[in-house]
Amino acid sequence: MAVSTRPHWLVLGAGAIGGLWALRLAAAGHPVTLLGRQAAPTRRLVLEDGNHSLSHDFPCLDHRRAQLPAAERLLVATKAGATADALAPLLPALPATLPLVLLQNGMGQEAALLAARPDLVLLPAITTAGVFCRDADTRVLAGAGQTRIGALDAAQQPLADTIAREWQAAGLATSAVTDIAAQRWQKLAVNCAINPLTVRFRCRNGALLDNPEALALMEAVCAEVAAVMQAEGLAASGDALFASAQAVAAATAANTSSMLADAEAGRATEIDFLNGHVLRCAARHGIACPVNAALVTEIAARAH
Ligand code: KPL
Repeated sequence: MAVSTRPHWLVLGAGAIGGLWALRLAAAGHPVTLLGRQAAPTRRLVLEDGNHSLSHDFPCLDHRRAQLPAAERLLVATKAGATADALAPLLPALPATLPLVLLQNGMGQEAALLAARPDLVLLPAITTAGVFCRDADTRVLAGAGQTRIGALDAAQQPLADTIAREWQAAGLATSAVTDIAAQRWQKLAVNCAINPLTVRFRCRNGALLDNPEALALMEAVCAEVAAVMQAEGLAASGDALFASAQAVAAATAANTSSMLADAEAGRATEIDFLNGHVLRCAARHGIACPVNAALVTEIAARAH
């Protein structure tokens, strides 16, 4: 059997996005191992993409017990709030040469990782790919979207460039960017302005645009996030963020936001890594963010 020379990916969190990445990378000839709680030695995942469907049998390892196989990249695609716990058993023995690609909503999850292992190479990525789980093992692609990857440390940018090329070759439309921090903040702002409001008003994304109270809150969230971004040294305007949030709500009008889906399923939400991250940064700069603070309190109080 031919041995693949393509980099071996470990995928932590084979949910909607992690599952899509695992399937695309495996179909492009990368060895891919799923890390998770599953005890079975293999797991078959299926991707439905319009009229096409593909499946792959992945080797699985319980990341809490297993020794990691030799690999070149680790994709972290868990919920932001699950990152620290999921990686805790692996952190002490992770080779410093194994880059961690964080393909997750929200920000702030990297702080705990770097506190434990300042030597880790972290490459954040953001995506607008639309994918959902039809069942435990079936991923359905609703929109290919666009993915961007960059490096927290500019010295690692060439690696981000290489991974962008690998993902592109695997059919995942990706570009490497040198301003991933700014782009993450832009996405964070949009998620802060949409996700908690869909929970408050129990509505799809598009319905926020027909609700004057929701629009006023969306605008206020964006103004606060822009002030924090400026304090972080990034160019930002409340009006521009508000326009982006409205455009995304319109483009995803029929979507149930990820936060509403989590809230309705009784799962923990990502509020701590969205508006909660804004509040942590705001506190460092002495900026008041009462609208974001009220949303964090409200959504956190609804959880469980
Ligand atoms: O990213 C999203 C989410 O639901 O988390 C948006 C863009 C709001 C689409 O639903």
